[in-house]
Amino acid sequence: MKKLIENDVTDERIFHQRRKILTALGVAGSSLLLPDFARAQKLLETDPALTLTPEDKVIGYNNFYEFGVSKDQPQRYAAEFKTNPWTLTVDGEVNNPLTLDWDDLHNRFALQERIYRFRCVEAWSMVIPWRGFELNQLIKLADPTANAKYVRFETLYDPQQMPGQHDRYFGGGIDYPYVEGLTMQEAMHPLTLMAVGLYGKDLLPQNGAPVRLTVPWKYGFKSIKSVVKITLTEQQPLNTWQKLAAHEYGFYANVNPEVDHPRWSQASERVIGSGGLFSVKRQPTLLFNGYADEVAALYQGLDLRTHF
Ligand SMILES: Nc1nc2c(c(=O)[nH]1)N[C@H]1C(S)=C(S)[C@@H](COP(=O)(O)O)O[C@H]1N2
Ligand SMILES: [Mo]
Repeated sequence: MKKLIENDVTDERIFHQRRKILTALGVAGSSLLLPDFARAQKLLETDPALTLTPEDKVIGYNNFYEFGVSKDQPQRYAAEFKTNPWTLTVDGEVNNPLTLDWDDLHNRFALQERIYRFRCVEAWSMVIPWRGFELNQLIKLADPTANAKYVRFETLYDPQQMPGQHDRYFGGGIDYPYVEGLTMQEAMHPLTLMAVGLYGKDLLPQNGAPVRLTVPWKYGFKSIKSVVKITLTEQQPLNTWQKLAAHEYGFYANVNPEVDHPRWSQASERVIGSGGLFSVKRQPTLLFNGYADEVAALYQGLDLRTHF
């Protein structure tokens, strides 16, 4: 097996991690995925004890309002979405503005495989094996100025391809393009990933191909899909969901079982893909979605109830 991996200096520990991930993905003994995995220079299992959400759920139960508001619509209506060629620009408070194409996004950074919990504000959750690079790599390359305090992200605006942008009713009545934002500290955190793949393959359109944000300690709506523009700013950006309902969706949107959504509890979550035909397992929701050890320090002195 080892000789199939292009880089023969791969150390034993990484090799075993790689094998463990292949096993977790249900492809042990198969060499099919190895060329893909060989591309990853560094692998990291954030929590190997997690049970992965079945792939058909990850790619078939989605929120991507540009392609419809029901969970099964993105898979259907994004099927023809063109994600290559692609252009992602990085601008604003940077000394070195960047323009990246599809190949840059897939080959220029050290790609890693990471298994993260994913918690939607609607109180359901998944566990997803992502492939991506740390956002801080991209930001460092752009060389932020001293004025950079926030990072603003924007999804593609293309009503021709995105029926939800073309038809207000189909798109859930939100203003497009979809916008999200993080503080610089959050954006530079090593857990914050720009994902280009999941389950060992390139992202499918419904999951935000070719590149989407993944911030595992925040509600899913922060993890903006199909990003075309990243702007470093001095002012806090106004995010799509905040703009729509500021009393329901805050800027931070950190997962917190003690701060309920005005219309429902956030104390527990439905585990997508678990249970039988008519029941889904419920489990308690964890503060910062289980990543408190890694990220709680970012919010020291911040009242999580007012800064929800
Ligand atoms: N551009 C864009 N990004 C988006 C959304 C969206 O509607 N449009 N939905 C968000 C929400 S609410 C969730 S829960 C996640 C869902 O990601 P998934 O379908 O890959 O699980 O994407 C987020 N990113
Ligand atoms: Mo969500």
